[in-house]
Amino acid sequence: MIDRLLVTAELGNVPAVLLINKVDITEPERLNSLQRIYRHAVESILLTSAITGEGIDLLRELTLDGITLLAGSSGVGKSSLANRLDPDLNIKVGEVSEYSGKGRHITSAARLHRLKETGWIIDTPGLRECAPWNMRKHNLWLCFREFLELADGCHFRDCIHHHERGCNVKTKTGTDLLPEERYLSYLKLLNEAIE
Ligand SMILES: Nc1nc2c(ncn2[C@@H]2O[C@H](COP(=O)(O)OP(=O)(O)O)[C@@H](O)[C@H]2O)c(=O)[nH]1
Ligand SMILES: [Mg+2]
Ligand SMILES: [Zn+2]
Repeated sequence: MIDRLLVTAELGNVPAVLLINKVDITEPERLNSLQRIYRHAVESILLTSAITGEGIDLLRELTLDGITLLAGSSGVGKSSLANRLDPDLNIKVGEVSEYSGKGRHITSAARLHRLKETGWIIDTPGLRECAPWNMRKHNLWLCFREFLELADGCHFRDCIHHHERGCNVKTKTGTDLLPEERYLSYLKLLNEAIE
């Protein structure tokens, strides 16, 4: 899900920050592993807790400018974070899924909120799936930041870092520069990408 969201952001030219919420209850090993995997993948990683308030000042700074969109799976704390930024928003939290009387899912809408101090925030309903739009096989790799520098060392200029001979991205997979998890995500998305 994180990799899909990051690709979506890149394709839309939207600067992305990886926000890891619930740090008050996250095991340190899990935090370390996420930080290791995404260190070179995003501009910055923000650790927050909507309960203790950790990281909220940094999040507030990010929201001062323009429109900020919170995206991620249901239940990760998006609405809680928005409320923490501006308690007057009073958004309902804790609703992991909503069902109509007929037992079907209701698609609740994304909502744009004006923040008290300054800036705007969009709280989105929990995503169960994310299929980046207009994802193409030949340029998907450009959405994986840590591939960019490595690709300079590939034998072929048009290498898509899949099966090609002399692929430096593949060679560096599993090192500090490119965690295996990210490369495997790439292969999965490459498989879904259009020609
Ligand atoms: N421990 C802890 N619980 C949180 C945190 N943020 C949200 N929650 C809880 O997680 C549940 C889902 O939160 P919600 O804001 O509705 O998530 P959303 O679906 O992403 O909007 C609620 O019960 C929140 O109280 C956090 O930072 N730490
Ligand atoms: Mg919510
Ligand atoms: Zn390559």
